[in-house]
Amino acid sequence: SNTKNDEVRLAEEASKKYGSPAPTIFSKVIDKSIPADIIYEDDKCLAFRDISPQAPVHFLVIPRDPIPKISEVKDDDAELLGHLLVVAKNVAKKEALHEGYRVVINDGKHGAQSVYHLHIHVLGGRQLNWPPG
Ligand code: D5M
Repeated sequence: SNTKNDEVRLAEEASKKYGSPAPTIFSKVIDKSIPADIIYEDDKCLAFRDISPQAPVHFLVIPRDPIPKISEVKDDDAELLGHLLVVAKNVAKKEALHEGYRVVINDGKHGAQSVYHLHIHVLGGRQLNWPPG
């Protein structure tokens, strides 16, 4: 109904899809109740600098939808996930990562995920090694 605003409707849809994931610190980045160095945002996602940078350039791309982790993504999130990657590429270009960069998604315990709101790491500005630890 039109008594429900868009935010409420989005939250309801997300909770139908993913249960009611515990809000994380990234919800506060999205609603701007804590400061973050946001370098890009649109109706679907935000990019902001990682608070604990592991390279000269280290930013995160997150969906506004509170999807907890890549292993819980649904088939109908394909377009959103593609969008997040295109945004990662566009912001990397804006950050002048012309010699390359790394795109990482950590999942769950073995993936060393610490914040359970899906995020894409983009790291660059120095030579990175492989394999990761
Ligand atoms: O990585 C979670 C990442 O999120 C980690 O690199 C720190 C970063 N982080 C945590 N809190 C903040 C805030 N408030 N602003 C910016 N960056 C933040 P993971 O893949 O879950 O291990």
